[in-house]
Amino acid sequence: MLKARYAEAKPRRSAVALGSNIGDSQTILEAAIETLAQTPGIFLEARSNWYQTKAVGPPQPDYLNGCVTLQVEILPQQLLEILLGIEQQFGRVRQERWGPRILDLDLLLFDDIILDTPNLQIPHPRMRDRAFVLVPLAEIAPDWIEPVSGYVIKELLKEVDCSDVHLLMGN
Ligand code: PH2
Ligand code: MG
Ligand code: MG
Repeated sequence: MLKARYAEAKPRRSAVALGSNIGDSQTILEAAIETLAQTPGIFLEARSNWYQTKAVGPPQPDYLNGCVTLQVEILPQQLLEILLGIEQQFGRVRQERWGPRILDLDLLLFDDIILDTPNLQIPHPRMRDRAFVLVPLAEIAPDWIEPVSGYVIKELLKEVDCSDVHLLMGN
């Protein structure tokens, strides 16, 4: 019994991508990190710089993107619910797929697990192709193995075009 409880409490490491292209994106993203860090069972491990990135998808304003790594004592599904709750708290309204948004929090990685359920896929299925995810993630977790490809983040980064991802200055 004691053993089982210990197993449950074992902290896991997770990576989350943040994005915004409506409103005062930097203030919104900073506040979202603060909210995450104050959530019981979630501990902020590292955060990247912010990057100004050209929107992928329909024409829309540039995004501000970044990533955090977390130590968590909750399950992936619970983390997802928390992320969706924070998006809502910041006024996110779900509209067009890949359309503009006040706040987007995407669960990228959860330890080395691979999960494929209708509402949650881990690793995030598009993270390998997205420079706006890989650039900030490589800053804070270069050696984390993306378990589907088997490649570390810094290797995946070499395969994408980073020309539309620019470090936000004065950070
Ligand atoms: N998110 C999207 C669609 N396109 N483009 C950039 N640059 N950054 C994003 O975070 C982003 C996007 C849907 O989640
Ligand atoms: Mg997204
Ligand atoms: Mg999302």
